[in-house]
Amino acid sequence: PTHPLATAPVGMPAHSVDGFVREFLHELNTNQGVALSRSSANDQYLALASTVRNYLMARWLETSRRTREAKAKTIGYLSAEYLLGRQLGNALLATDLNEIAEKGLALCGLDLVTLRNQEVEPGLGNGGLGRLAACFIDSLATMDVPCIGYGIRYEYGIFRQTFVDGRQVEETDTWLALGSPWEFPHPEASVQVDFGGHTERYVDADGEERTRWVPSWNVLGVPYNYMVPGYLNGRVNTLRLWSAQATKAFDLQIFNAGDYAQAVRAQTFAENISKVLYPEDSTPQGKELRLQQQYFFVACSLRDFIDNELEEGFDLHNLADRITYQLNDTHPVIAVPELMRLLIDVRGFSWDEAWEVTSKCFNYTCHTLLPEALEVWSTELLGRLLPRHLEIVYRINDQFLAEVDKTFPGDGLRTRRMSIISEYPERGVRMAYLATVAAGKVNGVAALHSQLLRDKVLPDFSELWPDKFTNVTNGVTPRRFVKLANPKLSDLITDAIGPGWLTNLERLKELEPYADDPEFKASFAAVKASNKQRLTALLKTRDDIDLPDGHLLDVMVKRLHEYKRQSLKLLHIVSLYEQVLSGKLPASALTPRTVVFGAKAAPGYRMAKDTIHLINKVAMKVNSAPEVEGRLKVAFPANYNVTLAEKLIPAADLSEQISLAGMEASGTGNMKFALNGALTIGTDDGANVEIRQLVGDKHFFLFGMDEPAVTELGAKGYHPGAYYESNPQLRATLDLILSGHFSDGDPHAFDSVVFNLLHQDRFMALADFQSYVDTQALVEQRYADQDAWTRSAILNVARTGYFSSDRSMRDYLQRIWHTSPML
Ligand code: 26V
Repeated sequence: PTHPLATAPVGMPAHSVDGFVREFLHELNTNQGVALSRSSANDQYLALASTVRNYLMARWLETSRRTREAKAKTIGYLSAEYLLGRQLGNALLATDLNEIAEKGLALCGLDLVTLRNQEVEPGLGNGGLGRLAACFIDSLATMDVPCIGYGIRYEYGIFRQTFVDGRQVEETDTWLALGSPWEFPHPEASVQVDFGGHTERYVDADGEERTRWVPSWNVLGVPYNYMVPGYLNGRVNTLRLWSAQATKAFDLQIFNAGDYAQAVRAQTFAENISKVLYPEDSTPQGKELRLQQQYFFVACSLRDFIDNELEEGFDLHNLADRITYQLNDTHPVIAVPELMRLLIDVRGFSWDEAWEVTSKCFNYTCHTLLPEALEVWSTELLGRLLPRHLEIVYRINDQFLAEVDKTFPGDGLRTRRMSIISEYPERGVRMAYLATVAAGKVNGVAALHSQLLRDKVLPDFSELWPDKFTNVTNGVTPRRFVKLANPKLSDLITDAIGPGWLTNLERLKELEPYADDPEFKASFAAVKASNKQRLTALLKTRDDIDLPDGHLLDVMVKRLHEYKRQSLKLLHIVSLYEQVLSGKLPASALTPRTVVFGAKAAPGYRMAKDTIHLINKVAMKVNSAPEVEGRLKVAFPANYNVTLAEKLIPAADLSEQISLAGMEASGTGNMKFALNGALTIGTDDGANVEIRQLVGDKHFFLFGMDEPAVTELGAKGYHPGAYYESNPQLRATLDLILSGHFSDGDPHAFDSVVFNLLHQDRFMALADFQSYVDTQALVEQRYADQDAWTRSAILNVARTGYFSSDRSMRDYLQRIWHTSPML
């Protein structure tokens, strides 16, 4: 190019109110094609988003130029889910444009908050795992680490939850319907992904025996780029999500055959692959479409980096110097045989050369301990969809089992236990084993979880390769979950300890002395009260829920799962209510308390849906009972999501983290609550263990069995009925539910939930009931002393800076990725 502008860095709108207004009106007029006076709120939101985008654009292009030039090592984060939450607020924060935007919009007669509320959040994840991915890419950008997040652009994200007569009803999440100003499609950079067919042997020109895959169908992966801005540091990384489309060849073939309708159906078939996020997050159902999704995005992502990000002629033997792939659970593990295939079949590597490279490129994070959540793909399905990959997996397994046999000669039982291929109930590929064999490092997500992973899930592997296993405790981004969600607390913190803590969260420690400063305590309590008012206003308009004033706000928000034990929280509520109803307790003895639930159930998870129904029915009854009026209230706003979390968490007094010990890998909500000054009532599980260690026993309400006690009880035989028989209050509580009191007299309405508790109770809610109820009484005692409560709340904030996802990223960089920020 000869024009001077063609090679100059792209311009940026002026960082001033005037520059902002100019850019905004330009976007409104030229992009939306409307005059301000005729524009809708959606027009205004879209123009505002484009405006902020334009401020990031120069930095984005510059980041990508710098990274290429430096040939820096990139983190390829492979995740089937990214639960991003709204983008606009974060982009304004990252560019320091919030005040400017507010003033500029006011000059146009518009309100920034109103426009921010137009945004529909991209809910491209189920819960903790997807939200963690979003926090991690935020931290990497903020820490100036090159990272490309790879995933799927689901046309429909996690379903929208509504309640009809207290039962969950799912609606589709049409997050793209009103336009999506944050994405940049690049159809010209599409990648072809093959499926099906068979393999053949042939001899190549050099006389080498080789394999070729002859696939039977294919689709196109279209990349959509999203900006991932670092906080005030000028770095903008990329999130690249793939959307599936029919290939032209595929269409043409059918069109030429004259079957127009069939060709259109073929398009639909292809587009199905990225159509919808699977809403199950515990039991893999071996669904073919899910495997298609996994291979689809992984194949696109590997090809993308190798073909587009590396310079021409790059020697792939050195691939590990330029990228390290992090496998977010087993969902992207098919990447392992895919890289082998690319290197061997396409690039002509020998098996050993290919394995040498592949085994240096991947690391694996496990996010669960539940045996039923570990993915196993039947070889029948894998062989049909990806025949070449199945062959490669078999060979990886042969080579691996030979190594096992060398280390433990003649230990046939052990080799069978460790085989990547399982034989029962059908022959299948254990994806967690494949990941562990291929990965340089395997990590759990909290100290306890990593220990249990070594001891219980993968003990043979940790014996074989003790150094392969490590822990990285999860974290959350303080930009979204403190600064954006809790601006008042953030200002208070900055007033006390000065700026800079948002990127160095351990500095919150400097708040400790303020826990005994009466003035600071009063301000802190005022912030909490104001956050409660903000929540009250929101729930009124969003859900027509009335939150009473002056209540202890007791919050349990997370996916609905039996192991998380929403039913235990419910038993506590019913127990309090029953005691007042039966005259065992005067209502005046209850600490005024509002319990807020937020939870989606997987659409096919019966027990979870029945539990939601029961919570709603209990809420209806309790909320209208004069006996407990003003003392006990249950609120269950539908459709808990990131946007609601940002308002709920800063208002909470009490954080419920009550999973059965040994079941919650980490939890990340627990960290968000503590950082926003809620006290935790929790079991010795996941990251609760580390939260308690850091904040101190006095400022954390521990209850229930620990993991060894759970294991012991399970081993000696657990009989929930015995607790019902021996504990009168527990019995009265369950009997009240069984009486039909909450179900208009129908005594069988909740049989599934109650009988499950009485006769099975896999997660031992009844065993922990008394301890839970007793500990809730301690909570009430502490709450009665508002001064002591506030002190504990401040210490929770001051002592949980460790849980910044910046720290998690530092740990990954040091222990797993062996790379450092670009400076
Ligand atoms: C699992 C599965 C199982 C197969 C079917 C599809 C599917 C989709 C998602 C998942 C995710 C389950 C694992 C998960 O979300 N774990 C959560 O990860 C959080 C981040 O590490 C952690 O804080 C939670 O404790 C853990 O439950």
